[in-house]
Amino acid sequence: MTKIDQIETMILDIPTIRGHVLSMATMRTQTAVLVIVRFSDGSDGIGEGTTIGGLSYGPESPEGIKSAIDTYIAPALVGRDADNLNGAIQLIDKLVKGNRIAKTAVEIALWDGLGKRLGVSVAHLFGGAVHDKLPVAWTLASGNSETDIAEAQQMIDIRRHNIFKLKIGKRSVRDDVAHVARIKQAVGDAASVRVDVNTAWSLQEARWGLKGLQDAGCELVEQPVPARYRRAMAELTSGYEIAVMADEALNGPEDALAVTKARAADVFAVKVAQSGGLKRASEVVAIAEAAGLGLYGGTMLETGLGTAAALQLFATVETLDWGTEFFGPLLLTEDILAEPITYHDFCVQIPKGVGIGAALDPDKIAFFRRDTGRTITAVAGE
Ligand code: MUC
Ligand code: MG
Repeated sequence: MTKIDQIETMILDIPTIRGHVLSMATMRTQTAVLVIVRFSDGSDGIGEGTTIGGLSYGPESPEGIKSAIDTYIAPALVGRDADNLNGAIQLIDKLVKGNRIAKTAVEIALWDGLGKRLGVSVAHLFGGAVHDKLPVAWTLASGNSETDIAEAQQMIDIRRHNIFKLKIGKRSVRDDVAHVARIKQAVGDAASVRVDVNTAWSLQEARWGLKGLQDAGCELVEQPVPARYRRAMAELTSGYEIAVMADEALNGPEDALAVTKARAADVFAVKVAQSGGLKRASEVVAIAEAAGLGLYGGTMLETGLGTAAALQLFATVETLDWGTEFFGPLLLTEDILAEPITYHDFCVQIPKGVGIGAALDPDKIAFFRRDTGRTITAVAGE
C-alpha cells in the first residue's frame, strides 16, 4: 500500500502585473499556499490553496490556511492509504470544520499524486475530459475606465479574451454603471461584458444597479449583495433579465442546494477552493446541472498550479454556458510552472499530462517563497 509520508507547505508571494482593484481590496501581490505531499513509493503530488486580499474576501487567510494544514490536516493524513481519496476527504471533513481552502490545497495534491501513480490525468479520474480547451474571461480592474478600455481592446486584438468581467462596487452605483456603459460601448458586439460587485451593494443599490447595467448591455452581475442575503438574491434573480450569478454565496454543495431551492441565482460561479476541493466542486456542478442553472468556472486567482487543477475538473463538465475565468497565472508577473498554461483564440488549453498536468519551476518557488525567498511587502490594501 502506498502511504502518505509527509505534507510540506509554504507561502508564496507573487506580484501582480498591475493593481487589481476590487470592491474590498486592491491586490498588488497574490499569495498562494503551496502543498507538496510525498508518498511512500517516492512519488509526490502538488496542490494550492489561495484566497484574495488577505482576509478581505473570505474567512481564510493564507497564514491560516498554512496553519490549518500543518497543525490539523497533515498529522491526520500521514500514514494513511494514499490511494483512498474518499477516505481522506471524509476523515478531514470530520476532523476539521470549515477551512475549505486548506482542505482544497491538500486534496488537489492527493488527486495529483494518484493520477501520477496511475499514469492518467485528474480529468481521467473524474470520468474523462470532454473538452481540450475552454472559453476564458479576463477581469478589467485597473480602477480606471480609459486603461480598462485600452486593455480590453488589446485582448480582443491579440485574440486572448472576448469576455470581460468588470470589478465594480467601490464607487457609487451611478459612477459604476457609467463606467460599465463606457466599456460596453467601446467593445460593442466584439465582447461580452459582465460585472462582479463582490457583495458591495445593499438590496436597494442592487435594484438601481441591475436596471442600469441591463440597459447598458451588461449580460451578467455576479454576487451584487452579501452572501447571506439569499432573499435579496432571489428578488434580483426573478426581477431582471440580466443574469444573476452566485459566487461568495456558494461554499460547497450544501450552499448550492440552498441557493437552488431559494431560486437565488441564474448561474453558479463554481470555485474549487470555495467548494472545498475538486470532489466537492464536482458536487456543486452536479446540483446546478440537475436544477438547470447556468455554470461558470470561477477562480480565486490561483497560480498555474491551482488553475491546472481546476481545468482538469472543468474539462469534464458537459456545458459551461458562461465559460470560465481561469486566467490567474496571467495576472501574475511570473508563472511558477515549468511549462505555463497556454491561452489563445479566446480559450485556455487544458494541460496535458498525468495528474493535474503541471510541474513546478524550482527556481521560481525558491524566489517567491515567503520564508526564505525575496521579501515582497504589499499584500492587499485600499
Ligand atoms: C471573484 O470574486 O470572482 C475572480 C476573478 C477576479 O478578477 O477576481 C476573482 C474573484
Ligand atoms: Mg466573484
